[in-house]
Amino acid sequence: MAVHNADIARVFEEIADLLEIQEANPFRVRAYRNAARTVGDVRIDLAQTIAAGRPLPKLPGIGEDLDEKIHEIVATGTTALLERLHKELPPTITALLRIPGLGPKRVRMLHRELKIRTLEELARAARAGRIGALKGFGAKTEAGILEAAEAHLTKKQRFKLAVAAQYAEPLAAYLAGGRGAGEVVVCGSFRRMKETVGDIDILVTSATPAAVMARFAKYPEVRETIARGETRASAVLACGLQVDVRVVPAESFGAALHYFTGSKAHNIAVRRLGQAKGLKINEYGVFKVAKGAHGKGREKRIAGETEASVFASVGLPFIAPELREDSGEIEAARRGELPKLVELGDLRGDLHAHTKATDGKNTLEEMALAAKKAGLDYLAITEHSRRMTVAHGLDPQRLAGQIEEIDRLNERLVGITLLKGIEVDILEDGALDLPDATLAKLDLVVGAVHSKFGLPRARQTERILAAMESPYLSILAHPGGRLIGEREAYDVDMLKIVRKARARGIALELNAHPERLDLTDVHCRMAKEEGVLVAINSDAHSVNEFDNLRFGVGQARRGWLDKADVLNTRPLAELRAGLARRQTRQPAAGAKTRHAVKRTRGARRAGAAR
Ligand code: DGT
Ligand code: CA
Ligand code: CA
Repeated sequence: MAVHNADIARVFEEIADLLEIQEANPFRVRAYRNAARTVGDVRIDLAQTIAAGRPLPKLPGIGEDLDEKIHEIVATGTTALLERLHKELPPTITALLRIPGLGPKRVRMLHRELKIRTLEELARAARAGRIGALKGFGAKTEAGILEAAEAHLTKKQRFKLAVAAQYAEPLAAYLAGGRGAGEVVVCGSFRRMKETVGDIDILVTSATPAAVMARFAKYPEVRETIARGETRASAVLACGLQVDVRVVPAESFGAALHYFTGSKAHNIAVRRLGQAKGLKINEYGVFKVAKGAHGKGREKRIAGETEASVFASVGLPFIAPELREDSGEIEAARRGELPKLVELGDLRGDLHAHTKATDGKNTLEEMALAAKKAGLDYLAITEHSRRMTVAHGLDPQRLAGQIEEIDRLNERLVGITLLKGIEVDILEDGALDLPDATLAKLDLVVGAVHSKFGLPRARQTERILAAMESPYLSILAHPGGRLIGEREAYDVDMLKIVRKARARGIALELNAHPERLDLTDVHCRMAKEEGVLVAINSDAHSVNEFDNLRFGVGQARRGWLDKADVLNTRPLAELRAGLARRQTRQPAAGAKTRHAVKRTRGARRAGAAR
């Protein structure tokens, strides 16, 4: 049975969780967490590498011991260490860590004092008032725990797009390798590049559906078959992901592709357009309903072989899957105003990346060469600033050293240029974490919020607006701050931020890391409408992560962005000119970075007086 990188990552993550609950050495916990992230991000399939008898690629933070564990997981699906930990703590207990307010210490205590092992037991204990009675908890904490536990219990698990890709793409390739299989396409929310997918929908064209069904049932990762008919089947994979497979004849390919790509709301809207023209649209084709002599409908197939033919039958041009949410795409298509969506190949550079100097895994040169290999012409190195002590953030001296190093390196690099940048922390009062004199030496400054996520809306918004007053800020990093499935976006007035970005000539980042995908599609559209550029950045911490740009581009397309809306589609010279213009802008009168908040207040008063 195939073990995917995501499975290996999950084992390491679980080990880290369990060790943490046991209050093991924090360095050991961190080593497993880092390993989980590294393995989860690497694009080479480790199990296949082992199966081919090749040594594993040299992965940062993966020494001999972890290398051995990877082999063990690939061979057995688990490791002796995890099995031992399972004897000491119930495996279900790690789910408790996902509840806000429950850290490892509290989870350990709940287990010791109340024998709580699962989310269900947690909710039950909270309802009975047994948690509030524990030392250090209290009634308010208990109510919060209960609410969160119930929310987790009712929510159907969704998979992050990048994780779903690890399972869906090999399965599609497997089905395509079967006898009699024609086109094989992963449809549904996956094809629309949604941030998360509920299940995987695979469309197969074939004249022999029974063979396709049989091959699917034999897929080694199928854990349980839920339904199996002549042309459709549903199964759950070992990882918990559900897969629906549907077989249609080749002449229905376009109609079925359109139907199973969805969204449902889009399909309904298109079908309604068809009805108005006397057409019936379903997964087999587009049919003209001709009234026969006796009033009985006779159907004639008029389209369905391609998706374009389905759209054409209702008078529309082709609409890209990422736009199909019934959120204005049909009206735009009818008016001939669909955006010409940005493509991965349009990206000329990447404006957010880290190296070993802080919490990245590779050297400057390794990152530069990997960016070049990914087809990019430039890469901005944007380490964390000093406030991020956990990431070993840079102070002015260390940054000065890196600047020199980049200058030297650029002299010998061919076909790739490194830009000098920083991911500077936006402090609680909106000041930036490094002095202006330091920021002035850089090609670009990416500003980011990494602390105080819980500020009330007005203060959080003020804080970010204040940071945007800096004449040096070029890009606002991951503007919403969410981690998909783990942390909600912080509460801010995004329209105000977008408008400030417009006024100050600042770009908003679309962070392409699969856990972030931040800007959201809605905020991409808002940025576009307000005339603000978006930078699609990998935020790469290792050479493997430039591949994540494809998910960022998917998100940008969901946000209706075309090439011109994206900052890093610009050739280097044009980008540099734009950044230089931005930096020569004069700071607001009397501005001092440290007093940024006061300054905005003053500026607003001045504005009101005008
Ligand atoms: P998901 O799986 O929750 O991430 O979202 P989808 O969009 O993949 O939804 P899913 O898997 O339930 O269905 C796949 C596609 O099949 C959906 O996007 C559109 C189509 N579909 C499903 N049910 C219906 C329906 O009742 N009517 C129409 N017109 N299309 C449907
Ligand atoms: Ca689906
Ligand atoms: Ca489905």
